[in-house]
Amino acid sequence: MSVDLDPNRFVFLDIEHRDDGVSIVVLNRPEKRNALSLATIDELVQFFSTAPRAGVKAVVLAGAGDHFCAGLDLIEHHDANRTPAEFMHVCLRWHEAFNKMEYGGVPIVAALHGAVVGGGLELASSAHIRVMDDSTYFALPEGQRGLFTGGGATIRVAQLVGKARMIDMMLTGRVHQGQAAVDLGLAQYLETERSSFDRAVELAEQAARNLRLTNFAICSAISHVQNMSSFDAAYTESVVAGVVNTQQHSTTLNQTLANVSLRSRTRPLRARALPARNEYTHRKDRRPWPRSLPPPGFESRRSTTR
Ligand code: 1HE
Repeated sequence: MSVDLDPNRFVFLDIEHRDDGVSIVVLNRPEKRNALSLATIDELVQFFSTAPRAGVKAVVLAGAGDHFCAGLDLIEHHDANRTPAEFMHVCLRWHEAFNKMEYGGVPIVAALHGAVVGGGLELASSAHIRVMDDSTYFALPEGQRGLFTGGGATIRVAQLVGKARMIDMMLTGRVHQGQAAVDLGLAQYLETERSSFDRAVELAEQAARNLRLTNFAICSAISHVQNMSSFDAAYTESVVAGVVNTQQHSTTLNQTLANVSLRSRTRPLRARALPARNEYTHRKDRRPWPRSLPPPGFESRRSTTR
């Protein structure tokens, strides 16, 4: 790794860096149901602001013990007796961590089980993929506790389930679980046969095999674009596509596909004239078909009129 993400530097996160570039990050305060203390948030900021530069290709985010996360550390909050300004700064730190997650460009798959409540749901909704199992349930108990969300639920949870459902969750303490939670958009996957963790690892491995710059765009640009006018969004999408879709590995990959497709569509005589795979990968030859042949569509149109 080019930048230091030594697992030994973390106390409240249990971290394992695997050889395939997948890092497993586990909230590690099971005795407190992984409640988010300020020190835990600091470690999340540290990890997720460094991961994009540290060669991490994908992250599985999970919780130790029976629950993913019980949200804000209410004991710490009570004991700290914070002023409004102090708690505002706590919330800003939460946003720093969660924005690093959502916009950082490294795919994050959350493996959810047990309670995913309050700030725990805010944390989960900052991941790119959420996997739940039979034990998982989602709630925003803030309303019942005389509190308000402060870690981005008004943005991310409202985006996932819609404003009206979020208001319902906060006013009534409504709990969502099972397939209904997937249908609402709180998770993309529901595992009934095995743990959400196993599935999350599988999904992270799959994502880690994509080109890194492509993943960066998927896990950063899409979120940024959502914040823009359609006009600026279209411009930004074009710029991102300009960079991502012309990266060398991507063109090589597509040339290979195009060669296979072209071979299957051209008559044997023409196919024999094709150069060997990867023969024309030089930058100036980035057309997905050889210069000596017409484009694939043109070729097939000609042959049908004969
Ligand atoms: C905690 C916390 C916590 C548990 N802060 N210590 N979040 C909530 O309103 C959820 C509060 N927690 C619960 O509803 C339950 O603990 C659970 C449903 C998550 C789990 O129940 P259970 O029976 O497994 O555990 P428990 O017996 O309730 O708690 C076990 C221990 O965890 C206990 O500590 P102990 O020292 O007495 O053993 C609890 O005090 C501790 N614990 N949850 C601190 N949240 C930026 S704004 C965000 C606003 C919010 O997130 S508000 C939502 C807060």
